[in-house]
Amino acid sequence: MQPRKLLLISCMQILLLALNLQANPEETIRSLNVHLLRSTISALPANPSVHIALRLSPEHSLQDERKYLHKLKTDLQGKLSRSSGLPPSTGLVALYLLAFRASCLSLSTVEKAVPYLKKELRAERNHLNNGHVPLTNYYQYSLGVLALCVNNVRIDHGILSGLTPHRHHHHHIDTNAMMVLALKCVHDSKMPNNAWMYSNHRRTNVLLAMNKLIQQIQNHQAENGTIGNIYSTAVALQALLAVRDEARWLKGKRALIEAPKRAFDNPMALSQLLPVLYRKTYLDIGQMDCNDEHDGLNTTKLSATTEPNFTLTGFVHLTVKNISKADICKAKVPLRRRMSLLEVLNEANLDFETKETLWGPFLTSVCHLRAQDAERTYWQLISGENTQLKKGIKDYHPHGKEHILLQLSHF
Ligand code: B12
Repeated sequence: MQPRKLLLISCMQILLLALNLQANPEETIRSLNVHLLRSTISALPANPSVHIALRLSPEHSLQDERKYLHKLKTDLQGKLSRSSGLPPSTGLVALYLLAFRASCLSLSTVEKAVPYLKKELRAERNHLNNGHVPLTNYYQYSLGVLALCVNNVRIDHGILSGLTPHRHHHHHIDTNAMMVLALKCVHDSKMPNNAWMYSNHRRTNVLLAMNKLIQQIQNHQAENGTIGNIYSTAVALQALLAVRDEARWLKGKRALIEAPKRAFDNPMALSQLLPVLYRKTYLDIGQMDCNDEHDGLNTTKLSATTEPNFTLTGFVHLTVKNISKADICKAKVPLRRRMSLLEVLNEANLDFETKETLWGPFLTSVCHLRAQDAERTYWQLISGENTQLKKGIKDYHPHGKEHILLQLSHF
């Protein structure tokens, strides 16, 4: 068959699939759920955020979840005993603690985890006092508070007072949303005797901060339902659900269901999306009792998705600039097939380094120039003059003639 005819048929198939997905949202959500489950059987390192999403889903594959949980426990033990790699960050330990609570494990399962997270939160707070920003970022600070709170651990006054929207900082939508979840949890926390865990004064301050943040999120909802980009929309919808703004959640949910399915190929992205499609938030983890769970999910029913095999032509142009916006190196790579930016960088023969994160490889150094967390610099990925890429180097696939700028920037 002629290549053009084949391309036309593939396009029609994609269109039909898209129409089909929109026609049946329940099926779409279920198939996303199966995709996420499938990611746990792959060779990828275990990801606590994926486990959280699977646990918040109405249908389970309990045997697969048990195996994954075991992997997570062993991984965290290794990380905390420093037997492998760098000490884990606040947000990472927080995600593990949320994942364990979502499987109804007791806090003593990994004994060192809570004291470690408390210590990290104190370090975040000290850094905030001295340098006006947390040690990692407000997203992780919030995750840390949320994880302790959902596990019913009382949080020190000093730590809580650091969790306020800062006038001089422009936060991501994602960060605002995670802060809302943490604050909402603190506000609603009760003791075993049903009394409020925090004083009226503290709860009033928390409510004020939360209202400010939620208003910013609400104001950012576009006509089409998105709040920021589709990835921040997923996290923002959790915040909206937490404050029972059902109307805006529904509008956002529609936008997410209509988003191209491939946008959520990355398991981390999918793990942040799935809970809100099921009307769940991380706050629901605190209520989970792990009884009478529906054990009906399996990966075998999933039909294999075939990649449309596009022939690409042209070159990808790479420019690397230092913090003063001066060129430090350039490259031109022919595009013969669908290639990720990571593959393009490899072909370009540029010197570069990456760090593994839950989202995949994070670019840390290019042309012997290293971004420094301490100096708050990072390698920003830009298409053309100033379009920020919405995906990382492994997930983004440049098109022919595209100019990619790797710009050392401040965050
Ligand atoms: C804070 C943050 C940053 C900070 C991280 C540094 C710091 N010390 O704070 C900075 C500003 C540097 C950053 C950069 C980027 N980010 Co960012 N970031 C976040 C945010 C708000 C929180 C991440 C976090 O701390 N997670 C908690 C911990 C426990 O997880 P972790 O995996 O261990 O955390 C590390 C990684 O997440 C890594 N990281 C941060 N962003 C990204 C993006 C990618 C693609 C990768 C691989 C890693 C990575 O930095 C974290 C700290 O070391 C998330 C929001 C979200 N919804 O998750 C967006 C988010 C992950 N970032 C995103 C993007 C697109 C980017 C950039 C590609 C933007 C760009 N065009 O340059 C770059 C990464 C480029 C590179 N060098 O590879 C998207 C990813 C979407 C996707 N589908 O891939 C998100 C979801 C924001 C959004 N809604 O669009 N980011």
